[in-house]
Amino acid sequence: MLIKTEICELFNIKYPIFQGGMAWVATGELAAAVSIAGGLGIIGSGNAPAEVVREEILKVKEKTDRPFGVNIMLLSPFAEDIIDLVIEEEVPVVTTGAGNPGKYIEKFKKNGVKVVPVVPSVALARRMERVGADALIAEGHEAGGHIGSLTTMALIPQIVDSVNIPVIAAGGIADGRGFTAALALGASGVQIGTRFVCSEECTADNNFKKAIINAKDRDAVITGSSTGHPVRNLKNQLTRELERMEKEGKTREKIEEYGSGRLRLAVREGDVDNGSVMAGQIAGLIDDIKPVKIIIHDIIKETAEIINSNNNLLKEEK
Ligand code: TUI
Repeated sequence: MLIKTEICELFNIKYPIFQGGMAWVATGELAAAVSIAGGLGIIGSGNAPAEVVREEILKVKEKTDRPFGVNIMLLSPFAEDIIDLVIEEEVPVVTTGAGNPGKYIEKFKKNGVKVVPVVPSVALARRMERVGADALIAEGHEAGGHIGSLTTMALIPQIVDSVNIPVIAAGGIADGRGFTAALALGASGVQIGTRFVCSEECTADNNFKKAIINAKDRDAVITGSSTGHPVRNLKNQLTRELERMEKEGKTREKIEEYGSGRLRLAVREGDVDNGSVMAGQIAGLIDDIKPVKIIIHDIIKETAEIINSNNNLLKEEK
């Protein structure tokens, strides 16, 4: 079964599914698996220096000729190096997060790189369209990691009505029901993060995947609101300590220093008590680890079944 939208042609992909460019988690192995399965695999560069990201790009190129992307986290001290790197390596697509990539868009376009900023608001969506973004990822509050304030349900239709470029929905989507809902809200595709963490190809520590599988509906909590960089991660020792520091009115510097290096600790070392287990609210729905190909196949199959059964709901009035 095929679900085709305008982004399939725009990015030369079989299915309108992007894989979230999650820092530390979205390595070349995961991105290659998603691109091979017909989606758009995306390497998460996070705070990594350019040479580390180059290794991941080379891994993907070794495994597949299909298109893939790199996510540039704009708070990274290496963001400008990564921009030069993706141009040099002729990466076809860049997504950006945690900031406004406006001043870089012309450079990407001149070098043939498609740009898809993550936007949490209508105002930023409009600005990104004006400066030449090829599409947008509208990411709702349900998502994992660094988040905005509007929910996917409210954000997507408002952005869809405000721009004329394709909108990809993100935040809270892990199966065919979420995919279908995103299409109903006017999105041209979805970006999926947490569900792909629990894939066989994801190189995150098994403890990280198990924490997601064990998570219940209300376990993905927000920390760091007082620093201006709210982050959604699974409740544990770390989130409790951060919550205590915020309540005590500790400074932004102290809180950021305490939180630094915590994502690597959880993803690479498997310390899911003291590390930051970034995951979306949909973690409670995920209860297994599957190959990427099966994850994508199941989402498309379920979407097709829902669309088909909804069509059967339509009855002529007598
Ligand atoms: O970027 C993400 N998710 C992330 S980044 C990350 S690494 C990190 N670690 C610690 C603190 C902060 C980040 C983990 N997860 N998602 C995309 C996203 N972008 N969500 C929200 C935004 C966003 C927010 C504000 C995009 C633009 C923006 O613009 C503000 C402005 O400058 O206008």
